[in-house]
Amino acid sequence: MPNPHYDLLLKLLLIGDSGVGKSCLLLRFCDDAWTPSFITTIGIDFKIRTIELDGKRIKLQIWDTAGQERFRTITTAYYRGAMGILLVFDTTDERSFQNIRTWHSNIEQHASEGVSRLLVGNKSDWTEKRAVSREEAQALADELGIRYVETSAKNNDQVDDAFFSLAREVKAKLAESGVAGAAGGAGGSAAAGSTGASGGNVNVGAQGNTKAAGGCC
Ligand SMILES: Nc1nc2c(ncn2[C@@H]2O[C@H](COP(=O)(O)OP(=O)(O)O)[C@@H](O)[C@H]2O)c(=O)[nH]1
Ligand SMILES: [Mg+2]
Repeated sequence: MPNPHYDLLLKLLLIGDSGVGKSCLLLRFCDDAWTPSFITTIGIDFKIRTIELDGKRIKLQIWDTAGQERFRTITTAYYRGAMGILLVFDTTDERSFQNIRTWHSNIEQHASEGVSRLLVGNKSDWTEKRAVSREEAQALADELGIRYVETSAKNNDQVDDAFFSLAREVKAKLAESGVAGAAGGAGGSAAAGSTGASGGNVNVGAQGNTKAAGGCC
């Protein structure tokens, strides 16, 4: 039976150095919550939020790393079926910005060709510790041919914009290739319910903004 709760399922990934705020961004986007502590993601695979784009209900299944990014051991399995990737660095940590190139080539190596990407500079609230300028980040994004968004998971600044704009790009690409409209289609080998982990609850709000809590974090 087709799932009545959404028109399209998109699998997105968060990638970037440990400590840049990937889990906090996910928590903010899916649960509208914030915690100042380092989030250990052990045992959590993904969270779900259903949004509305152009009158279509888009179920976003967003995967977070479980600490393996510390050892750069992200492999093909994590990238499988990914349609959009948020490449996250910390605007207060120069090194995490430099490592974006490494993450980017990791994507080239492991993810499917044509996957949508978005550069995200997180912790924009922490202005006194800022180490990477907006211009520098924009220049890198231009070089990689992707868009750049600055976020603060802490202040909930631009977090929705980041996820929405990536989802929009993925949806447009699918429409181009004629796949859009098929719920759960488009190479989503990790279809909803493929693991017993978090992210099973889907709520669709009238504005497309209703949060769906996906387990704990
Ligand atoms: N000031 C500030 N701190 C943040 C922000 N996002 C995350 N953090 C902090 O950065 C640390 C690492 O966050 P976490 O989400 O666990 O990073 P991950 O390893 O990339 O998943 C935690 O102490 C968070 O509280 C943000 O937007 N602003
Ligand atoms: Mg994490």
